[in-house]
Amino acid sequence: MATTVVLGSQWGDEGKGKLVDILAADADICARCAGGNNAGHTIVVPINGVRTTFAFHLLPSGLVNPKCIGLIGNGVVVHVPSFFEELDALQSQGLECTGRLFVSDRAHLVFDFHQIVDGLKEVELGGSSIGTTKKGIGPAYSGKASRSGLRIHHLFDPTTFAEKFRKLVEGRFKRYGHFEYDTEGEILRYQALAARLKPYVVDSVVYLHQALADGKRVLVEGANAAMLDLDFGTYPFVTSSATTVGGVCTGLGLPPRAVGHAIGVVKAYTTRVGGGPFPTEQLNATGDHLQSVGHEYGATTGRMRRCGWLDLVVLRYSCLINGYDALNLTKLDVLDGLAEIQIAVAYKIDGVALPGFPADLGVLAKVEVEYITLPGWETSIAQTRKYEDLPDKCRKYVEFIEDHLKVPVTWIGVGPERDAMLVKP
Ligand code: 2SA
Ligand code: GDP
Ligand code: MG
Repeated sequence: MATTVVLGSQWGDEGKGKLVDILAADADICARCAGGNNAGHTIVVPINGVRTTFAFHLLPSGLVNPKCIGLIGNGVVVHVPSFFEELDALQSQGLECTGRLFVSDRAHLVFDFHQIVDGLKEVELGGSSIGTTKKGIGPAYSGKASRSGLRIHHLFDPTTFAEKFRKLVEGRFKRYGHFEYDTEGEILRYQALAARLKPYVVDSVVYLHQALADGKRVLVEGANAAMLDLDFGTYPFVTSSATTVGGVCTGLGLPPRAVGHAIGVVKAYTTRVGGGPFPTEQLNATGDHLQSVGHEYGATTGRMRRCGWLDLVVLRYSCLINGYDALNLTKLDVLDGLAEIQIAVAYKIDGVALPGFPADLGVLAKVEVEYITLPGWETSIAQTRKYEDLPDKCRKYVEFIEDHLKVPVTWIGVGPERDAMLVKP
């Protein structure tokens, strides 16, 4: 039995959560494989007839479906207090998660000191700071890579946990100077958190493979996106995990053949939150229009998202890496009010188109972006529910993207709500 994987194709916030929520209706398990509570997935659904908004960060968005089990894989970094905060918030909104949420014993822990260090590193970088979410993601993955990290299973060996924890904090004091931190208090706090976490902890490799052997349908929810991938993104302006399809295998212990479908979520324009290059950014009235009509604010930090035109150079690269077999074009309704819409089709240097997305940000800074212009449809599509009912010019926009990328657009988002999603025949 193969899995379905939903991945962000641009710089994040494409609307992955909404598609995951829709697909979770036909999934037994929804798993996260990478990232942590830096992610922000917003889901708008009717609960007993009331429009309800759920904000997911660390927990899988598939949990909105009361029959779906949530699994946090080994590739995720887990801040345990935030895990419970999010769980409590969901339960208080009426989403009962008892017995249907699990976390890998191999997942690495994020501590408050990682979050403090995340902030200190950003200060050190000054004008060239990454613009992280300050959730401690980079420092926690650094600890993992340098083989000094603590994992969930360490919580259940209090002596080893305390010894390693003290060493980790001491190491950070040596590097960053002494900052206010109650090391012994934290060790005690984590003893209590360990007891509370115990019923959620599983060997996720055994759990997932048994589920697949039993014919269970698994949906993987990507966090962040291709251009924020540690290897393939706009390094160093990236997050610290594998956000592309390889992260599904390493973050869940799945063999490549278990990855059945990869769905790329593509926002109909481009946004980016935080620092780093953004070739199609519109620092003008168009960018302001997309930002305000699209309500482009970070779902975790509330920061304003930067906005620009759709970039097919980014998307071609993203398609190569992730091998999407279908796309979900989202937020198409945000383009409703525009008379003309531009799409980037090439990056050129001295008139010559680059063959791919450049690795070197110095090269990227020199590119000239070539655009094509399509006419806008200048009418609201928010209430449209059938593809054939979309205005001609709107369908041309969709089909241009599809023809260019040679990947079918299967879903089209025309609003935040669950039912504002067209299925393209
Ligand atoms: P980090 O915190 O180390 O992962 O930050 C590194 C870069 O990754 C970006 N990043 C994100 N980009 C888009 N969306 C994210 N989630 C939130 C959202 C963001 C928010 O859904 O809106 O609320 O600000 C996310 N998480 C990390 C980050 O901006 C850095 O550029
Ligand atoms: P994710 O990180 O990819 O899950 O995306 P976010 O939840 O961070 O950001 C996407 C935002 O757009 C959320 O506020 C969604 O409710 C909203 N959204 C998703 N799809 C659509 C759509 O098709 N149209 C509109 N207008 N909003 C959408
Ligand atoms: Mg988001």
